[in-house]
Amino acid sequence: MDNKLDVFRRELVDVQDIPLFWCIAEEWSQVESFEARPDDLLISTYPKSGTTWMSEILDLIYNNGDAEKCKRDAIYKRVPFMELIIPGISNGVELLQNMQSPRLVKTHLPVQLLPSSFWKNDCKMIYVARNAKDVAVSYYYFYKMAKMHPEPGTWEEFLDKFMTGKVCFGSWYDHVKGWWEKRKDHRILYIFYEDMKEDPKGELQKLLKFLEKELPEETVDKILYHSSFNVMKQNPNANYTTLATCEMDHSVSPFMRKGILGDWKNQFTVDQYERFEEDYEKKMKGSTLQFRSEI
Ligand code: PPS
Repeated sequence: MDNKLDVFRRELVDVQDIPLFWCIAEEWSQVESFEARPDDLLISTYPKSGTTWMSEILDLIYNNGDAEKCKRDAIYKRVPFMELIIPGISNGVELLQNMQSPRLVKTHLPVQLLPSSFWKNDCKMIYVARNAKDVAVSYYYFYKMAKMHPEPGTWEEFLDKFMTGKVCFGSWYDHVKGWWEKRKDHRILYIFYEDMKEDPKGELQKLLKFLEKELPEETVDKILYHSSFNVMKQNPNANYTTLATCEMDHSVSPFMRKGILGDWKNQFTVDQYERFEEDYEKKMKGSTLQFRSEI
């Protein structure tokens, strides 16, 4: 496309009732027919749940803690965002096709939209989930700075959209529950952002076990250091500052924003909190999935 600006701030378009960026919807057949490989590792998340953090950790694991090797390229090139196809800017499917195995693959797709080749190949998958209120806040600031999204409106307006699933990648509630159910029958490790914050080493050990990989204590400590919020925030290959400002404007809100648990308390009014909680109970009723929004 000649005019890059034409791609931004456009309305979302539904694919099987899930709102997605207009260009993903337009190129959906490419995504649907994506060819997974048996040794692909999928990192699946609802947006703003710790995808980049998990991606950095896994790339560090794959490279035995060698932080210099992990600076070979930006995180969105090392761990391509499979379904992200933006004309003239990026094509996750092509990036992955041209990548050597073993590949780390990022997706935000709800479980029912995942290309079938992942199931056929019995790929290992890691799902990272984060509590809804912190995700809503993080997503609001991301909508403001990442121009592929439509304008978020006010926080109050955005919160309504979040609660009704009218945001990119659809309902948080359906997303976390969908993947939670699927883990029963597939090789899915379901991890919580809150647990990673509370006990990064313990969660890293879980990952290593899932990947059937052993690393010396010293390497584990190195990985924890290089994937910590403050170090990643300063790393241009992890913090998205290498993207053009027309795509992400960090002066509006940095991608590596706060990285904490419970920031929702600085954003929700009492009224919004009460409305949210009441609605949450209804939407999550019957699920065994439990989140912590404070520690
Ligand atoms: S995206 O765009 O959907 O892929 O975003 P995602 O990476 O899933 O989520 C971004 C939020 O994760 C925070 N983050 C971290 N928290 C703790 N430790 C580390 N290392 C880390 N890296 C990223 C990031 O700051 C975003 O959360 P908020 O609450 O906005 O700060």
